[in-house]
Amino acid sequence: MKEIIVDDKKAVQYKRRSWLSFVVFFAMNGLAYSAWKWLFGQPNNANGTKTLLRKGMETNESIFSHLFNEDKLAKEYPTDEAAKKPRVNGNLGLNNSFDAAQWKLNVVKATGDVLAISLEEIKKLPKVQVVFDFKCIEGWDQVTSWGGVRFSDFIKHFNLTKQQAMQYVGMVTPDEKYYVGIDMPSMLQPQTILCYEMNDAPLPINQGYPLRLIIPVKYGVKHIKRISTITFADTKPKDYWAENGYDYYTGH
Ligand SMILES: Nc1nc2c(c(=O)[nH]1)N[C@H]1C(S)=C(S)[C@@H](COP(=O)(O)O)O[C@H]1N2
Ligand SMILES: [Mo]
Repeated sequence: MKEIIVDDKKAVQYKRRSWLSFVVFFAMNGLAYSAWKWLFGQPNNANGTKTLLRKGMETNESIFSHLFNEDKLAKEYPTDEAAKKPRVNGNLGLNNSFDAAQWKLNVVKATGDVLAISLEEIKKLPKVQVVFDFKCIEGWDQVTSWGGVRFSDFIKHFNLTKQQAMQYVGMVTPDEKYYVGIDMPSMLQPQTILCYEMNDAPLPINQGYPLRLIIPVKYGVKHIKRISTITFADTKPKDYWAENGYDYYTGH
């Protein structure tokens, strides 16, 4: 090792330091090797992922879901900043054979009973407007304006308190081609609405008429258009984009 010796005291310091880094270097290697050996002694799970690594991913997911607190609100904007013609993105589950006149929102209760609720009934509940920055995981965002009923008000109005105690909500389009699963705290957040208006007019057909979800604390993928059925569960409901490799919670 080449050292320029400026004075004796410094030379001693240098020597000590290199000795110390030497010891630390070997100790770290030893640790890494043991950890590696230990990890590869762990069983594989069904997908061939080490159970331990899988657990790590699940822990990350649950840390993210628990970090989330209901008071955290998405930023809201003045109505006049909202896009007049918001971008349309994603048309899975929006096929043309849909008969809007026949549409009802089906809510499957814990007992298996199904409530079939009309748009008129939903519109009778207090309406809220949410103007926020809609973010798509593809990288675009835009300020948009939506109107509808708070999911939390909807739950109260239809006496769904038993299902509110469950951990997840599942939502599906009439043809079941698009579906999302969302954690209950995010669903109960006050900006989450069952939405039937955009820019103070009924939702355009390609933006989810008659009813879609607006959930500002999540990325666009979770804002399911044209909801047909709502279910409740303590296990994660199926989620189209989670099945295609995206994070289940996709919050931001
Ligand atoms: N039924 C349905 N809902 C959907 C999608 C879809 O393909 N089908 N795409 C999602 C995605 S990726 C985004 S970014 C938003 C876009 O909403 P917009 O068309 O109103 O902009 O809808 C979400 N909801
Ligand atoms: Mo998206």
